[in-house]
Amino acid sequence: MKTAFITGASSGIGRATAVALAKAGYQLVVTGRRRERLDELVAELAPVQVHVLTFDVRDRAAVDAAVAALPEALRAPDVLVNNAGGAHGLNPIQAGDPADWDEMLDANVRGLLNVTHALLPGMTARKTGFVLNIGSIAGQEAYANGNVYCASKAAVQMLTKTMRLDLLPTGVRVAEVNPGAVETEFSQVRFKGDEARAAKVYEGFEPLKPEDIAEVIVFMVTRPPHVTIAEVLVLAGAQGAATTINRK
Ligand code: NDP
Ligand code: 8X3
Repeated sequence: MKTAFITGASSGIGRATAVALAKAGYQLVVTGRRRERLDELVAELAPVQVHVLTFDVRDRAAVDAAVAALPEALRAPDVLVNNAGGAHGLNPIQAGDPADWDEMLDANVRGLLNVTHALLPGMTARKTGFVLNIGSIAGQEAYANGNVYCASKAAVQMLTKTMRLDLLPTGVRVAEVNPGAVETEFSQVRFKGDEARAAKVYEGFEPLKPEDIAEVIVFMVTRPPHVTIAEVLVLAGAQGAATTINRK
């Protein structure tokens, strides 16, 4: 049975991807900091085999210890979905909070590297596998006040491209999905629990659902070995660019 390792599966895109990959016949390793959310997911997916790991992706020692404690087969997943992360704050750079900057760079960039570093030995030894990184429209274009979040996702894009080159001889394929506006907990996190402000982001148009992104991910990772869909940009139907949205 094939195995998928999904970071940030306690919410949003990661959770929907876990559900979709389970439906596609994968056994799962799911990660996040909120154990109770992951336990709920396990209950929902029963009898699918789901292994829960609770760690902060920013904590390299915790990532390494959690992966080292996995049964060997799960340490070499067929699919790694590097999804954990998000945005913190939406301010001009001159009004930015360095603590927010650290959090974004540490989770979105260093966190992705921490998890990838822990799993690549198993994946490269098998000479097959798929690393799917979640970037963003924010990594492709600049928008006002996006500064460090945009930079973190631009870093994900360049890491995806360079990882694909480095891993070419190993048989591990690397690709990226860049979502536009998906209604998840993303904006609640960005606006630090301000639900009214978060809801406004998705007002007046139909945003993407996490399931829309999950469907694309499942399609990409289930292509045969001679096919790599390297990058996919998925926008909401009413969205022309990151902040150009046709609101009614
Ligand atoms: P959610 O906030 O709903 O989910 C984020 C997930 O990441 C949660 O499961 C959270 O788990 C996990 N996570 C965040 N920080 C950490 C951390 N430091 N350590 C471990 N886990 C962490 O948002 P989305 O589903 O929208 O976001 C998923 C990815 O998609 C992110 O990388 C985001 O940047 C990207 N994205 C989102 C878009 C959107 O419009 N929603 C558009 C483009 C990209 P927990 O809190 O339990 O640790
Ligand atoms: C999330 C999408 O446009 O809010 O990455 O940055 S956006």
